Amino acid sequence: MQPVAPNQQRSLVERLTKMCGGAYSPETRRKYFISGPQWAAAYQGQALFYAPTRHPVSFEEVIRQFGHIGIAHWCTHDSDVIPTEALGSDRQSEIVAKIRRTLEENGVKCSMVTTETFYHAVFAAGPAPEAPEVREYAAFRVRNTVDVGHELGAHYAVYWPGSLGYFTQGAIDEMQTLRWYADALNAACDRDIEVARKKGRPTLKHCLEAKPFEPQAEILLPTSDAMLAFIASGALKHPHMVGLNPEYLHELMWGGAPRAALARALLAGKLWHFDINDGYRLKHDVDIAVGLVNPLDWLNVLMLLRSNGFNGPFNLDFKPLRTTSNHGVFAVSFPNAVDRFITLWEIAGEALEDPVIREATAALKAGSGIAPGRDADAIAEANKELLTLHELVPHRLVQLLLGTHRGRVHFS
Ligand code: XLS
Ligand code: MG
Ligand code: MG
Repeated sequence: MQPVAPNQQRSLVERLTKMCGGAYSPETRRKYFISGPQWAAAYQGQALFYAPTRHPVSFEEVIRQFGHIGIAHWCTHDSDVIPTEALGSDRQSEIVAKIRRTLEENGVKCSMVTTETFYHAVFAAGPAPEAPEVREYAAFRVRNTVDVGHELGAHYAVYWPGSLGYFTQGAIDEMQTLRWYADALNAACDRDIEVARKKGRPTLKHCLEAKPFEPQAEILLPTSDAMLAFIASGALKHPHMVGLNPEYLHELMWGGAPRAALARALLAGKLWHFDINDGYRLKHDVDIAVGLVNPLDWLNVLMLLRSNGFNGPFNLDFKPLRTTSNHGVFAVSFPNAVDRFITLWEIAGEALEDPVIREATAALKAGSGIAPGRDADAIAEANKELLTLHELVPHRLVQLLLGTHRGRVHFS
């Protein structure tokens, strides 16, 4: 192949993207409760060992592009758009008004706001450190995010505690730190009750997001299960206002099964918001876009969610690859992520209706029909053939995923 000159590369990518097919229209995409984070679209490709590869993108551009693609919802950290030093000031009100106008002009809604309690040096010792003035500042930040959320019409607030933990133990009192962290959430909920009443709006759904490691080596609330225990611990003043925002990859990172973690959250009635992405078990937070690594697992996850009535918000908390250009972020990365999600969601619906899967799962539940007794060998023997369905069902799911159930075959 001839080298591809710089001025021909974009059209090549676009031509190959079109050849991929399978794209949904913006109208179809808008029917799903999918949100796009400001920080994901504006991510410049930097990391500890990496320089940025993309130039900065304004919130106006992100929202305009989301509107164009058909991503109906936008979400943001308090400091993604409002500079940290402007938080809580008149300048904040001006910026928030500008965000509102931009959202309206582009037919996009703000679904969620979240507080950055991990990046700024003030949170070097975490969002719930010993120094009372830092804790008071953290409380101000979460209260202010609640205000911003109500101003922008959001219904969800997310809290990823970031550096709630340590690299080396000794100085940190875990019990005290957890109680102080609860104080910050209590401040956010109290503020929410007050603002919601004044504005005649419902209170926000406050969703905790766990990550097992990064940015600290040891995290005090490393998993969604730990968050559930924390919500039920008695430390929160308004536990009914607080639920979960699990992130798919964060559960894989500790070696968990995301589907099982989500089932536990559903069982507790606390699955309120879901960060969708992909990545690898027991590795760091690579935030790859949904379905690029584990499509079969994703299909299973979506079957669980569909059959339990969870249909969003699905938040595209991924990072466009560092090798993707600024143009590619909106031409390739976001639309394809949305479309893979929708396709997987629709296949999950198909799988739930699939005659093979339906009959197999019903048969498994029916058992052998032999009279219940205490003869373990006899019971095992009677179910022996039926249990082979445990292998047939996943085979069928792979067929549905690959399209072989529609007659797709390979000849060699
Ligand atoms: C970081 C988190 C972050 C949260 C919001 O790992 O996923 O992006 O979703 O602060
Ligand atoms: Mg996340
Ligand atoms: Mg992540």
